[in-house]
Amino acid sequence: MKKVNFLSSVLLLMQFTMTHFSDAHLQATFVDRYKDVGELWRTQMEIEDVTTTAERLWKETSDLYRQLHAFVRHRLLLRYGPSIVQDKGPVPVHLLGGLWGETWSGILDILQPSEITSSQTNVPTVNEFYKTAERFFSSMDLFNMTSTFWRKSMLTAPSDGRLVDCHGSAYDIGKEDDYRIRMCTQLNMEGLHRVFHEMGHVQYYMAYRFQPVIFRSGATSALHEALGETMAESALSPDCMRRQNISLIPESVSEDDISLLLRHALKKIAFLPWALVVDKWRYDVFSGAISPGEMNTRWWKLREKFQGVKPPVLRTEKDFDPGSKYHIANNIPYLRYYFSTFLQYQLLEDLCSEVPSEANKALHRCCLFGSTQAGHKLKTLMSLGSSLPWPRVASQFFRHGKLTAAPLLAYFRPLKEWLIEENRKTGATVGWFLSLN
Ligand code: X8Z
Ligand code: ZN
Repeated sequence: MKKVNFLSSVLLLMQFTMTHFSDAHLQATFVDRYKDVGELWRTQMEIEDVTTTAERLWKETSDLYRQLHAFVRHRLLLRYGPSIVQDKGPVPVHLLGGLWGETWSGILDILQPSEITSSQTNVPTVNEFYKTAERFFSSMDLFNMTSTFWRKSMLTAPSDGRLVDCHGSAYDIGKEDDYRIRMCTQLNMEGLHRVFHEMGHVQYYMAYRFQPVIFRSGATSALHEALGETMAESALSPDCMRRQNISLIPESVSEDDISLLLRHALKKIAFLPWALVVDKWRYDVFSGAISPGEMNTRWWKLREKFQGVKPPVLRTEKDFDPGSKYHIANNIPYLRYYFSTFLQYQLLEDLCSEVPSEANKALHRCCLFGSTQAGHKLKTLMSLGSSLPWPRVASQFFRHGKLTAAPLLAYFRPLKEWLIEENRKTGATVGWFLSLN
């Protein structure tokens, strides 16, 4: 226990040094003020009752997740057979199309086999990706990137073979027009989505640049993460892509509502329990509820319980699987992405209701391209930075006045009904047994 408290203090100190001051006295004050790094992180988010709010949102969405899980597991069972995928068990995570099962978009070809081909007419360039995102923001009367941005950003891996950190991130250098993105951009739909994500951060930086330094951050880090995602969600829906003349849509992709929603769900709904688990695990490590001798075991127990996944091969305490995740190795809080997912749909609903031509469409078909009304609302919200506490921003700018799952659930309602019926027809079991817990 002592060792863990010591570890927590060291991590707290590291976190604090990295993000705030170098003054040793002030650091000591903060070590006293927060009982561990988890508490510091929760406070920094400015969301009230972080743990209870996170649990409330999960309670409201876990049914939808379980239906999606059942559908996907059944398809995987048909493909790989019962010796690999158990009808009622957690899914071997490597079958879900990525290292952590954080999103399942990588197995779309298994779930909608006849509808996806990789036929692409034009191969785009990295520059075109960033110009496309810039054009979208600019069409809403938001910001163009600066000349320094184009000169100093790192948008592809260096060609001289230097090893660089490729994970996407956006920087506010804090000096005149110096904003940058660093990312080894992938030339596919996921890559374009990430470009919108990172440029969303830059839009926020630019909007609050007139604030005093102390307020130059998001009303909550969850909102900072949400902006670009909301824009991508709107910009990359097929009709909206056509309006922007983006020629990246594979010709035979199915565009009926269920196919579109399923594609979104594989990214957004599959993500929820993962995002919850990453910081549930870290909060327990920081508080000492997980001891150093059980870190890997408890990681997999949480993954099994919330995500319904299991490791492909036997894991022990000689392994440290959480360390494979960028944000864990780099000490970056993660629950912000969980809350951000709910906020994205709140933001989309509120912005689309501002635009007469889009207000009556299904939310997954709302295209904000060219909507200056929506852009102005967003600009006003962003320009406040963190000068108003998040709960006040929520009540002033969001129809629901607080974090809620309602718009997300409304968005996915037709898919949920379809999944329930599909799972009933195929006899797919909903839920999974726990073998580790
Ligand atoms: O780390 C990111 C962004 C940078 S803030 C690329 N994301 C999380 C991840 O990759 O795990 C975006 C979604 C979740
Ligand atoms: Zn981000």
